[in-house]
Amino acid sequence: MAQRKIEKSRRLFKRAQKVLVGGVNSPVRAFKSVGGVPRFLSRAQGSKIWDVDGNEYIDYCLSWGPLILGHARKEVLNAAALALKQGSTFGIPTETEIELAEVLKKAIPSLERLRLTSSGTEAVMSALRLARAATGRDFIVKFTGAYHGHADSLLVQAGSGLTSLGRPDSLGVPKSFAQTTLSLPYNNIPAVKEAFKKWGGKIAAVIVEPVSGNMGTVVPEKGFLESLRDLTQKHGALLIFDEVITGFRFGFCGAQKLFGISPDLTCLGKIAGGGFPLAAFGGKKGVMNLLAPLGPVYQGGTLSGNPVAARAALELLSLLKKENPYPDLNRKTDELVAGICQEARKAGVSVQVNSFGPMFTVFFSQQPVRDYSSAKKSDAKKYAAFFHALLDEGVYFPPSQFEACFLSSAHSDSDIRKTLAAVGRAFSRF
Ligand code: KE4
Repeated sequence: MAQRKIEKSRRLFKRAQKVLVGGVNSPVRAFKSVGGVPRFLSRAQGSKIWDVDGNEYIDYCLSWGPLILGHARKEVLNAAALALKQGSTFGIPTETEIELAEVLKKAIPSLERLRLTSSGTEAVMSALRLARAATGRDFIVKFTGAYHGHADSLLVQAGSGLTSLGRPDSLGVPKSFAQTTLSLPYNNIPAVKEAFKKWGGKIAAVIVEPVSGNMGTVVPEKGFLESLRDLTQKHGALLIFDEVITGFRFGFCGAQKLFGISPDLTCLGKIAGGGFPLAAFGGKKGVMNLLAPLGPVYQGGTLSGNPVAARAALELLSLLKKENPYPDLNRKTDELVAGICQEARKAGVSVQVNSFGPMFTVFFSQQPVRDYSSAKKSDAKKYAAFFHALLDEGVYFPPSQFEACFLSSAHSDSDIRKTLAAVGRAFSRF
């Protein structure tokens, strides 16, 4: 497959680097771990994106997860446009925010009370502050390779972004912050038990991605999440499910419903925000009511619950509930994953493909990937070559081995067939 023309992207990247740090507004977009020139986009529709040089791609990054109904779904855009006519932001309550909170609470009953924010980072940061206030403790347990946004105390062996840059910790995070965060191996209950044994009385909360997407897709092993629920209950710590990726990804619910676990707090974003700058956190009333204006925990935001974003999110969620695309999404993902494994076998390439519902990751590894240390053993150079080979074939995977691919209801069977043909040609270059 001939190299595609990318002159305009190249020029834009050069120009961008003169004013935006690294030429991007979020590190993982810079193609640092896969090399080459990041594509600059001009438009998107359904499962397709077009870069500024006019190249078309089938998109499996989907803006890192929110676009479960595909790009530019017209009903969602029209809802936002209509809301915009009434004004872009008021900083004064609107009915739309109540409606959205009611839909989220109905879909995820553990959300007895909620607060809307503008990003997942804000939602998680606020949930952690609440957990510390509710328990009077300082320590947070997270899992190595997980990413929960860029709040200081969580950039301790964070996954997405930092992992791809190969720097396990972020500079600028005070040592004291990192020392209140225990980063344990995912799927390792003995380590969690050990941490509680050692620090039990100091642990405010355990935060976990119920299905990890930020070390690549890593699925919880049987009993892992249940044990977290038991251990946090036993030691008086809170269990926080970071469902920014998994919320509404596997069903019109949280992943918590599939696993039958009720966390104390849940963070949402991406799909729940309709692909607009909107996220949320919520949970037990007794904990959430510690938040200002009712309680002593401060949290706020100029654009929190923005009425345009809230209206778009409501429209996306109502389409999602009405269309129930999940069975078809799962079928297509299963076909795609099985096809990728078949093409890899045919080409003699060792891959592990982890998948859960409509999310998956192709790891270039000979051993199963069940946590961050096994994910890191994947051959990132091979992933980079695979990524670029697919790019040349018109398929856009996430530009990092440590991210997840997502499907949308706009991905057609012909997209799947084309993708598998491209994957076969990509593997043949190995
Ligand atoms: P934002 O602040 O980016 O809206 O959300 C942070 C966040 C929180 N929790 C989870 C599980 C997340 O995956 C994220 C953000 N995800 C990354 C990609 N996996 C966003 C991409 C980026 O940083 O550009």
